[in-house]
Amino acid sequence: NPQSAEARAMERARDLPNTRTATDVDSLRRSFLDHLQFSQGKDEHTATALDRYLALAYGVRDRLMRHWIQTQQAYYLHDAKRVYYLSLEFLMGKALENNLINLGLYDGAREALAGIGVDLSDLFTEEPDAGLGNGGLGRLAACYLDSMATLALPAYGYGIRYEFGIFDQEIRDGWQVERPEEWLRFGNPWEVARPEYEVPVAFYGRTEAYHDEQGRYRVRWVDARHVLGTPYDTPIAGYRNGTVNTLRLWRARASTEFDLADFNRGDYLAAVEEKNLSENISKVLYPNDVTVMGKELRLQQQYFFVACSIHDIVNRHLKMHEGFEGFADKVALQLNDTHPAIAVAELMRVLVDEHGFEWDDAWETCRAVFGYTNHTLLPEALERWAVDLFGRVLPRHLEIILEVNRRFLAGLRDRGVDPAAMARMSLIEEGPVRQVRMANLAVVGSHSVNGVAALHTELLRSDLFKDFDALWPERFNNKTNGVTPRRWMLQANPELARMITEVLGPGWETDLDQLRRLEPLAGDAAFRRRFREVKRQNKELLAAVVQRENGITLDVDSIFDVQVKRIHEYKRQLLDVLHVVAQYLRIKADPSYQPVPRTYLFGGKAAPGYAMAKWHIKLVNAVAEVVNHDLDVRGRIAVVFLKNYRVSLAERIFPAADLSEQISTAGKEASGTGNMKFALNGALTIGTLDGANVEIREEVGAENFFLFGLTVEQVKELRRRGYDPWEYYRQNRELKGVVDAIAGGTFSPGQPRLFQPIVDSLLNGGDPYLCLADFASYVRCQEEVSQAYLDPERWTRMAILNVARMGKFSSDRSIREYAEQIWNVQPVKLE
Ligand code: IMP
Ligand code: B1N
Repeated sequence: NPQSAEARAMERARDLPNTRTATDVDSLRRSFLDHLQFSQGKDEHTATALDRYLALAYGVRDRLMRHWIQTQQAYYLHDAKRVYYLSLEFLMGKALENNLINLGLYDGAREALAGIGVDLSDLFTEEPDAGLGNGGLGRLAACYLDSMATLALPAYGYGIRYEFGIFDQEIRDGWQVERPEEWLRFGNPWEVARPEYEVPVAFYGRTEAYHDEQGRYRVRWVDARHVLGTPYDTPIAGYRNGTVNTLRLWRARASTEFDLADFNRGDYLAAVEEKNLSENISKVLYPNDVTVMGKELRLQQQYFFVACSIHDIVNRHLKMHEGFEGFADKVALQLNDTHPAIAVAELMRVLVDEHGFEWDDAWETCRAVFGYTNHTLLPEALERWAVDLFGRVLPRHLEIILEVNRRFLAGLRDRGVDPAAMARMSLIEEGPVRQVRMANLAVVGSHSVNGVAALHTELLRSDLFKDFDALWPERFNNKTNGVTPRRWMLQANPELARMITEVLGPGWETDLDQLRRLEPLAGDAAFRRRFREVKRQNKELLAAVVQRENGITLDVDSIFDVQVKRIHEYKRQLLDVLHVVAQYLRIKADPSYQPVPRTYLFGGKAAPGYAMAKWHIKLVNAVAEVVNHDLDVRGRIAVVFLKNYRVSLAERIFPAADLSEQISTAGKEASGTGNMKFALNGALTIGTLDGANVEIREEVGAENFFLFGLTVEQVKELRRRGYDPWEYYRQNRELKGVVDAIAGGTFSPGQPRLFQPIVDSLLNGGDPYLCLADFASYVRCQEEVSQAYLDPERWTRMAILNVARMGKFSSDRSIREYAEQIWNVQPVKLE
């Protein structure tokens, strides 16, 4: 009650001067010391680095709180249209440094701590990464949260609070070993549990028809088992604009109330076991990137967080509105791939079964609120659920999907669509195992379907969804991915950022097109020298990491040639390795051969069940072992596998790279976003015409980009003619030498056949990703790279022009397009 004395007092208190909100240096220091004492319970004898990190984090959190409350009130008072980003992954990384930057507290905090002999950057290392995602898709969600807050959009992220995020990767004898990553072990100062907003979620059971008081035919879901979802909120600060949005993640809890029957039946232990099973739902992130598996627990995860989120969203709406008129004017829901696509059926269920909607009205509402983003064309990523499994776990949702499909197909029949096309568009795949096609559900249930780069969207329309495109061309659109310059420039590369601010003044961080004004400076020798110095410093910082982790001393004058991303055959880490081996063999064959010195850096995780990807990691490490210990190649080439690639390590890597490897088989990488982070930090790209590479090259200029390889059309044509990797093997002597060396044990002394699975996949397995077909073009292009590096002035000019022309790839641009063209949401600006 806003009239109560307490309410008035709270309102007044919020604006009172407060040691928990003041941002001067003395207050920040005081806040740090208070939290050490009162939150951590530590004194000068017992405080550890972790205590200091937590003390500062709590101080920052205090300063977020008031803005958080104000922002949420402003959304309420403006009755703003909200956008909800539904995603099974949010790859946030660390929060402390980012919050200090976005709140404008960085320098103050550093000074406050320095005054008492504490080094701020020593505290950053104490924070674990929030690794609630696999790769690009999850990190994109994190960049988008940053941009939505920075653009002052009334936005929320909704997902799962996994107890275990992406595994920690260790390397043992060259092989990947996975370890559970216990990011919550020491507590999480950034989250606020909200058990008072708990939501019950039903699973299993059956449906039952009945007639309501008005005699209308209705369906209810009965005999279900229930799990509770507890929300945990994390504040998401915009860049110095007073906006603080919410990332709401759900944790599964067994419902004692609903399972009381089990306890009463007397089987206490069985009931507690049941409890454990329910809580498994939010236990662990599935560590697959792109490849999906039809596991029941995964379907439960998807429905669990979708049901909790929709319940929350509907409640928030009903708190401010009578009923659902205008729901679609107040709510936009974006589906991050098909992982949350069950939301279409869930919103139908809530509207029809729980709120008495007529089917057609409910459907219109659904279509109006949902947008679907597709992130890949790879067939192994298409989510399909066996109808049996689906109907057992979610009986009512299966009925709803079948009814949506019945009406959809009837409409197609009326329009005279041919039966083959109808079979392809059906939400159900017929066959020995009938399956629910989640992508088709997402397309049919949304008003917008977008791809994540221009080429990807074209292929979506001409390939994967060509029948839908013929039917509803207006539904399809492109939203090229972007990355947040706050984390990927200000935070990761403070020296480059400082230098840019010196010449451009502030403002470019939220208006990245301003980087264009750097173009003339590419012609300025003094600027180029400073630019090189910054790059060199960043290379030294990374070299220190490698020294510590790998025990290898890097030559910072060598080309830092970097491929970091999930390990996947389509990304072709193997092609990169073939080039390393080719260089190695050249040096061995001709000891006088002096290539431009290079350090080949690799990093990335393989899905635990992806055997070939794990072979690739082993091969990189085996090649590194031989190359790095061979005195003949000393000072010419070196190879490093950086273990446990993750957001915080990426922040060290991008600024230190000279060369960015973006070498996927054309047509396979939907967009890529690492490519953008490299170029923004002044690395040059060697890449194929794939994903966003196409647009990066367009922006930075063909003369500032190393292009190689077959195009999508050429790949298609080659496959049509019949691709035979043996032809390339026989006709290219260098390639033959490289493959023979791997096959013959050059990198597996004592086990000459070790790498047979890799060799087999290339030669007898048909080389599905065309490594051999692109080898010659790649090696030739790498020669050009080396030649360019020999001329540091030319190289630096190209690198500066890359930075200057990367403005398009700010996630602010992406989000502005989503907001205007898909969501129709407006900013709510705070003073
Ligand atoms: P939610 O967390 O988005 O559901 O919204 C809760 C927010 O709405 C809180 O920050 C409240 O301050 C705000 N809010 C809820 N009721 C009122 C009201 O009656 N007046 C102003 N703000 C309100
Ligand atoms: O999404 C990124 C793109 O930049 C990448 O090109 C694309 O590969 C990536 C199932 C995925 N697509 N699909 C996934 C992840 C986990 C999973 O369980 C699929 N990730 C991508 C951002 O658009």
